[in-house]
Amino acid sequence: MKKALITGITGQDGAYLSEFLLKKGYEVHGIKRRSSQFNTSRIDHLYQDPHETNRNFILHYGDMSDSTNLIRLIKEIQPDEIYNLAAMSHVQVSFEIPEYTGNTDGLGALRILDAVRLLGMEKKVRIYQASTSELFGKVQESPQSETTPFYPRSPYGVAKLYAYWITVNYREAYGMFACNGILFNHESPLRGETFVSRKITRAAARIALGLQDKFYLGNLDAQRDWGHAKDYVRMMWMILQAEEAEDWVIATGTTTKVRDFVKMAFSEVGIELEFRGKGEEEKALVKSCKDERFQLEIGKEILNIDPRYFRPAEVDLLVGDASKAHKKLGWKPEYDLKELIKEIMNSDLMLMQKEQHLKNGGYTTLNYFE
Ligand code: NDP
Ligand code: GDR
Repeated sequence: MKKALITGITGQDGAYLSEFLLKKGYEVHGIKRRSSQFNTSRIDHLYQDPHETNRNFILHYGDMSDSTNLIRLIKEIQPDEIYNLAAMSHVQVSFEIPEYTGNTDGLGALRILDAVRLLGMEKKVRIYQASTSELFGKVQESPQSETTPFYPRSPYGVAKLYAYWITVNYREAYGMFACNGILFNHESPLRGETFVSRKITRAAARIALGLQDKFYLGNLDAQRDWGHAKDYVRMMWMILQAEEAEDWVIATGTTTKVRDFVKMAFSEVGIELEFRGKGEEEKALVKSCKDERFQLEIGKEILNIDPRYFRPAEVDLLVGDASKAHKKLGWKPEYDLKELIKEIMNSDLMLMQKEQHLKNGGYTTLNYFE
């Protein structure tokens, strides 16, 4: 039985990757942070009681800033594969906590690589580093491939640039099987609620159900290449099964504006929108509402721009060229954007319907919708 160690196991990708590897028959170990509240909701369905024998899903406390903890865990677990997914992954937040982001996202990658080296496991372990399309930042060419020059535009992007190059460096210096997956945006029903996709789908569900009046976004003109997390974790595994350690761009090859994502999400619940105005004055109003479950007034203003959500430096356009992964590894995404949005919208609508029932039944004291 192969053993995998996943950092960032409680995150979106950690959860999907755990499911994927367990299905492949792996023993999966994960590092979670100590938190004052439970932080394992995405993987609770995989939890196994520590009193059970023959467990194949095991969680350990740890942190990317704690080298001795990482060394001890890698020594004890003796993994065949390490997936380094842990990161402070929010681009805008990285402008507010740049040093923490550098420590976790940049030096964290070094701590994993160096732990493996110190333990003399260079030839035993294969390492996946969660690199990102944010490396391309102010893009020099489109679409972006493995040979496109980097120009990161945020403390997050710069920290990930260090992680990218230290991975390449340890591969070249010590012959380690260490690879970068340069992944473009990928989403799912498990996506964090403050990324733009979930922010939109959650707002669409609440507005449709009459639980919220309007919501606020920043730059509607940004363009992203959005895929489904399920397709992307499969590729993480494929990268570590390849004959040679290399770096790979993973993307759908289609780019979409944030504004169009908003239109598509609302359209999934039968609400057509009309956008008016420009820049910070832009707004979206209800043009029609076909779904009789929802009682929305035509002309109601449901989206405004809040300049707080504009970033100090923006990444305007991302679209990936994953032809190397198509040709050499046979990877192809199974989801397109419409299917992705449909899945997230359905999930968020169910979630909000549950909240609505609880609220109507008087079972919640939270001012959640106010
Ligand atoms: P999430 O934000 O959902 O998950 C991040 C994970 O890292 C969580 O488990 C989080 O723990 C953990 N983490 C954060 N800080 C630390 C720390 N100091 N020590 C230990 N663990 C920590 O991210 P995703 O799952 O979406 O992304 C996975 C990785 O892929 C990240 O590195 C991200 O930067 C990268 N990436 C993501 C893309 C995407 O579109 N999703 C695209 C390209 C790259 P907790 O749950 O306790 O917060
Ligand atoms: P991104 O994802 O920055 O691409 O990083 P995010 O969903 O946060 O933003 C995408 C685009 O939407 C614009 N935007 C807003 N974004 C957020 N979060 N909130 C808003 O209100 C809003 N309004 C407009 C942003 O300006 C941006 O252009 C994600 C993360 O998962 C990273 O960890 C990962 O490396 C990259 O994708 C690839």
